[in-house]
Amino acid sequence: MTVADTRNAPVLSGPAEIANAVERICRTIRLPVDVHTHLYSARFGDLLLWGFDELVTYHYLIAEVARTNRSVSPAQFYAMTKREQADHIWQSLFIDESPISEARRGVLTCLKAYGLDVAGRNIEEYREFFAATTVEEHIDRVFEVANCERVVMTNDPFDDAERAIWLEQGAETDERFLTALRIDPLLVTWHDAQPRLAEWGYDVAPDLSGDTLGEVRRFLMDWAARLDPVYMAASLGFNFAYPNDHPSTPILNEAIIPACTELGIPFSPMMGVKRRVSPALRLAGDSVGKCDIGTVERLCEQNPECDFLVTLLSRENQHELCVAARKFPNLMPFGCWWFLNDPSIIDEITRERVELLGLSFVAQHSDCRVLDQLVYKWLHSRESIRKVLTDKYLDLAATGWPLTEARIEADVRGLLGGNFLDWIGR
Ligand code: FIX
Ligand code: ZN
Repeated sequence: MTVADTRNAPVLSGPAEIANAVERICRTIRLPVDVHTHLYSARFGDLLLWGFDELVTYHYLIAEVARTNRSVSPAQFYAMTKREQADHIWQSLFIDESPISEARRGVLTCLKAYGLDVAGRNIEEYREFFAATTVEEHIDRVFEVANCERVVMTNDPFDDAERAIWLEQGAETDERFLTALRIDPLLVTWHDAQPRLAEWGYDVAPDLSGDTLGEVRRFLMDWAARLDPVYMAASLGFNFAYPNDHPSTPILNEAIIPACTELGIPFSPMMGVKRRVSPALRLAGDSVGKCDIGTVERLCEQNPECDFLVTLLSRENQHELCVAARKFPNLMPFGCWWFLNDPSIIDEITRERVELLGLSFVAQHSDCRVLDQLVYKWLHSRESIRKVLTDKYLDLAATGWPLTEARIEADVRGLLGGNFLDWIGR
């Protein structure tokens, strides 16, 4: 945790001064790092999504429009052009009814943050605003408006388009974009991953025979050398088990965990997805399931030399994740993921984390898929976190404990990602 020298700093006197200090800090502190996003630096071209139509066709809003305007089926929606999809969502979810959901409010928060006329509801004006800027200029604008220093990308060597860019252009040069090596296929669809690794020159067999596990580790080390990742990650189903009689256990034990340990980076199991429960909705069709916290406990207990950066998708797993983190110092809970990234649930999760873990966690990640979401997801999250911390610091002050702005600032920096950077020594 970041330690600030606060011995001589002025003590905040009274609830109002404390509340004002927490508000100023939460609203203005520079975000050290957003630990999980699906954003890309400008060199990745169309892989980086940005602008009005991408904001409005975010898969969260596709799910909402499918239920709100049933005159258009998902199949009919996906047959539309991106612009037609955005027009349909704007009319159905913003004009025809109050855009009161979190994902809809987020679009409007972005437009307001850019100084656009939200009340005017003129989407051609919004489109012109984005059309008048280059992606490089817009990245600069978004990082400035979001007051964000760095984001962690989700870098997938199994994605053909992304892999080609890494192989052709080499290391990332925009220091605002850190990397994470995403390796779902190794753990979730080994039968698909194996022939691809073989095609890329790794001597791997479907039944893990021979030196398959050594070759998987070599694949990971090769990509770690290419990307310089701050963690390795995989999104795992709600029913993912460890250990089990599936290839995922030896691949974890003999390849992923040793590679992370050798590299000095955490492995990040992101657990709780129930894939494509509504196939017609495609990316918007994933749901959530409560996972077995025992899987997280066994990963941490059986691999004490490795650190685990863990986010779980089910609200019902959050309290037990806090308790598990009390048992395993190599477990770092992070973020309010996906269906949890809503003010009411961020509030609940952050309160129980502070009460059980103090400040030894990472309060949030944005999971942004569209660059502009960095603005709204953090404006909204800063407010949720502010409310929790105000209460908690007032409770602390009521004991007579002296509080200073410097100490609170150090605490908040840690919760907003500084704890992750300190944890990995970056
Ligand atoms: O696996 C993940 O990283 C998830 O965050 C995504 O698959 C998901 O679609 C998402 O973007 C949720 O916010
Ligand atoms: Zn994600």
